[in-house]
Amino acid sequence: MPERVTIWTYDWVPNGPRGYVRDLRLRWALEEAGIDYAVASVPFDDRGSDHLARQPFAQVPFLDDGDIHVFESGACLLHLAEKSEALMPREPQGKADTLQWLVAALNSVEMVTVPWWFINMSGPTENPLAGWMKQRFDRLEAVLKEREWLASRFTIADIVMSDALRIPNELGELENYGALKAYVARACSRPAFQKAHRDQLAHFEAADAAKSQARN
Ligand SMILES: N[C@@H](CCC(=O)N[C@@H](CS)C(=O)NCC(=O)O)C(=O)O
Repeated sequence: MPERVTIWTYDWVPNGPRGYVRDLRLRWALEEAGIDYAVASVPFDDRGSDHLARQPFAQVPFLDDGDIHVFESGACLLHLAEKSEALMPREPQGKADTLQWLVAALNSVEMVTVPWWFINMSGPTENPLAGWMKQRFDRLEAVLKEREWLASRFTIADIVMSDALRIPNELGELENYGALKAYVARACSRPAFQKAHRDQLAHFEAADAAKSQARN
């Protein structure tokens, strides 16, 4: 039997990031594709040389697929998409659409939303990235008014794009963007997202339980 794909996440994280740690993207893709997988952990608190050898920025996620090792959520998703047509069409334009929107999600949208969120958390009333983020949302709103998914059907590009929009959505930044709000809701109502989300929460809750048992 071939080895199962293994995705790696932290053994524990504080409450804030739970439900948002990017192993969710890999879980979600694997659930969409119906590929069996295992989940393994690296310590959150003590990031050692083993971890750095796998992810040079000491982040998660990364994955193992037999002898193949991949880090960066986008690269992991591309690897998984090669295994299942459910994640990316095989016809050339469908594949190109998926690739361009995957890179747009990572490099044109998440590139703004993550630093916007970090600045937002540190509390200045005027976030200097708000205008830049609005420009991206205005453009994306126009695109998603016309279609259900970024490519001709749901793909890995939608996994990253909708995931990148989840935090701004929860912080009320999509209130004036009906198409974006509906898109995030549509993506997050997929059974594969819901299972991935539930399983990630359960993973970190099990870690809490193990920690408190170790203390007693
Ligand atoms: N570009 C990376 C970002 C990975 C990332 O930000 N991982 C977070 C968890 S979602 C992390 O490990 N944060 C801890 C840190 O940066 O030290 C990817 O998409 O895989």
